[in-house]
Amino acid sequence: MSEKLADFGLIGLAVMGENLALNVESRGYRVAVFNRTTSVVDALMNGRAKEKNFIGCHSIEELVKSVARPRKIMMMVKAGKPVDELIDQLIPLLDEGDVIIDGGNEHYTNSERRTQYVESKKLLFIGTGVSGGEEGALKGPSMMPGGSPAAWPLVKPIFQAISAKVGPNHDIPCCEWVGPGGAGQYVKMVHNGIEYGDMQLICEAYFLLKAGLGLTNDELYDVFSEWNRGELDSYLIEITRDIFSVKDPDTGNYMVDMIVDKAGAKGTGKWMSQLALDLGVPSTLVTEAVYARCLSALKDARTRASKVLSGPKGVKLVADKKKFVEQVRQALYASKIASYAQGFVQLQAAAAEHKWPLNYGNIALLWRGGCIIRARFLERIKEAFDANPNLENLLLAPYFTQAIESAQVAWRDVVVKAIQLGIPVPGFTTALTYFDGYRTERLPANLLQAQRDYFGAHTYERLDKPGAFHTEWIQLRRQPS
Ligand code: NBP
Repeated sequence: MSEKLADFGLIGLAVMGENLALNVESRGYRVAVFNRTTSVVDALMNGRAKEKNFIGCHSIEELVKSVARPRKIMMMVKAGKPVDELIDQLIPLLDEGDVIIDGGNEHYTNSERRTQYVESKKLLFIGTGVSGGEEGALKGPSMMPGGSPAAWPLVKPIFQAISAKVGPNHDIPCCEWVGPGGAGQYVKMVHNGIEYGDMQLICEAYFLLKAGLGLTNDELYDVFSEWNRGELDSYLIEITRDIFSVKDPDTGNYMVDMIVDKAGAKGTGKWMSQLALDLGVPSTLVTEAVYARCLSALKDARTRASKVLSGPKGVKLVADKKKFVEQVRQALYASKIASYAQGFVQLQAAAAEHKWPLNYGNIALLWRGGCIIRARFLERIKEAFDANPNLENLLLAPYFTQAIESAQVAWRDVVVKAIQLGIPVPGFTTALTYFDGYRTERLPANLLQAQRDYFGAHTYERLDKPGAFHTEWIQLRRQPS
């Protein structure tokens, strides 16, 4: 082993870990690496890490001995049990004040539990969201660290050096301390849930333009190129544009047309949706996006149903092509704003429940670069929360109120047309319904409360006086003649 100790240790050299290790080294740090299957360590040392500032280790003991104190040792392994096992292997080998970092996609409750457990051993823990896939890991991910606050100053220089950078001088890191316990992983989960919503909305726009308007892939490429130059400018719009240009080398057909319409999922969208229900906040975009994937996965059932059930007959989209494309763009933008509004409302509710001092402007900044939902309009979200850190809902920020106002007519038109045509647009529809529900002072829940009180004596509140009331509905009702 070389005499000089490493600044950082990394366990787990699959796509994410290997790229992250190379990223850390490229910023001038010495990195010790270990992987359970040690041939992977050798392959890295003899390959991409050759003649670089690495220490290849064949055991966890060797890795721990190779890192300077206070040690910063990051795990990039399969989430769940492997992380707990590794923590238990590391604890007896570490010294007081050392930091264990988990960079995997974990349910935030695991990070809460691990923070407490690791701190009880006089060590520090960080559970950090890492977004941007393998390319982000190598070139600059978005990072969302939470856990033991005392660990942050120790890892901050390295994390901010490796993260994506934004701003006019490309010097603002997309990595900032999120909060204690599981706060970092919660924010990463909401990032992923918003990503579900963004992807679903883009797919609905695609479906409307393809099935409704009959655009070709070449035309779709042009539309998405145009959209990417305006307020929708984002990584997901950009890659969608690119997808429309790719042809299958075997058949010469467009690749997108050769792919089975059955979506997979790894579960972070479902987590966000479940937690929204627990908190009682309406994160309907992510929920519809998860359901849309579930429905897509029922491919065989849909194929059978398509032979039996039919939609509206003889309804054709009569529209000025250019105008309809612009209307769909506006509907997509407005729905996206509603989706982000919901995501931040959920974060606010979770922060209140867990007493996390979240900085929403900073969170928007973390997502501004490096990650999958990176987009120009996150700058506007940051500005909105910087101007009013207690902003109740993004829809109430003047910029977004105005943006929705100008998109509203097109948004409604697109949803109506989709329904008339029988093209499913659950994301657009739920976003509009959320907007309409949120802006309505008096909803029909008065009747709902009456029904609950009628059959279950659940009581209700009155408009004219405080308290809980019950009515003997059966006695007072009009008696059937
Ligand atoms: P994987 O999630 O595929 O995990 C593979 C790594 O885990 C290998 O290094 C493997 O070692 C190691 N490992 C396993 Br499996 N069980 C282990 C155990 N019991 N003890 C020690 N090591 C164990 O790798 P990945 O795709 O690079 O992702 C790593 C983490 O980053 C995951 O939590 C993932 O959710 C998260 N993440 C991934 C992405 C992405 O785009 N892939 C993006 C953001 C976050 P072996 O070589 O010996 O099998």
